[in-house]
Amino acid sequence: MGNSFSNIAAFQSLHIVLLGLDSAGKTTVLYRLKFNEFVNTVPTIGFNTERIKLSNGTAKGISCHFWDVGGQEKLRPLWKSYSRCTDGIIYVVDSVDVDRLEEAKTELHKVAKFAENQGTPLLVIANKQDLPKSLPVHEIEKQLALHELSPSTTYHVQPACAIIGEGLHEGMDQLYEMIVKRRKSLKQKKKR
Ligand code: G3D
Ligand code: MG
Repeated sequence: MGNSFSNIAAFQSLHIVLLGLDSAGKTTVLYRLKFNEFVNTVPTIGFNTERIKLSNGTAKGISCHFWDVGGQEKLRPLWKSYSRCTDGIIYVVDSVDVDRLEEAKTELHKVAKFAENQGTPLLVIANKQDLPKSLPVHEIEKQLALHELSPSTTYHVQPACAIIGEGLHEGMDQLYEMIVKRRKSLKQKKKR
């Protein structure tokens, strides 16, 4: 039995890439999901990778191989190869870093336009919602111009606080559901 998605994805490991500008909170998200506690980070030079079995929600028990790629400008050319043919993209945004939202938008749209990423489900994590001046989700969605992404890209914007883990499991559930739906529709297309 299990949940309604179990036949399709439960026995496979999902390949997920974490992208976003430097200091958005990608590595904090990764280790929060891995250890269920806050881990003090240092700026990522290159990438971190972890296999994580999700422990909560609809996606509980699903094994994911995460790639957390450095977000500094000089490392962003790597995003293309790390995001190629992944099951899902997580794009982490610092919800208080208003001055860099335009830059975050430009980089996200670049990644979404790569041919290999067409249709890859996208989870935007509106991180640092614990901070007083954090922008609300609808504002992040607008500033990132998510409605301008290709219609084949399904996305969800999740408010979160990676240091305490709030919102992360909800976000992963949404991503998982989008991934399963996409797999189903690709399978049906193949049958035709
Ligand atoms: P990156 O991997 O995207 O570059 P990091 O970002 O995970 O290294 O996080 C950058 C800084 O943001 C870290 O602080 C981290 O603790 C902080 N951070 C991450 N998520 C949150 C959050 O939800 N809320 C708040 N308030 N801070 C967060 P330092 O001080 O080590 O630079
Ligand atoms: Mg990092």
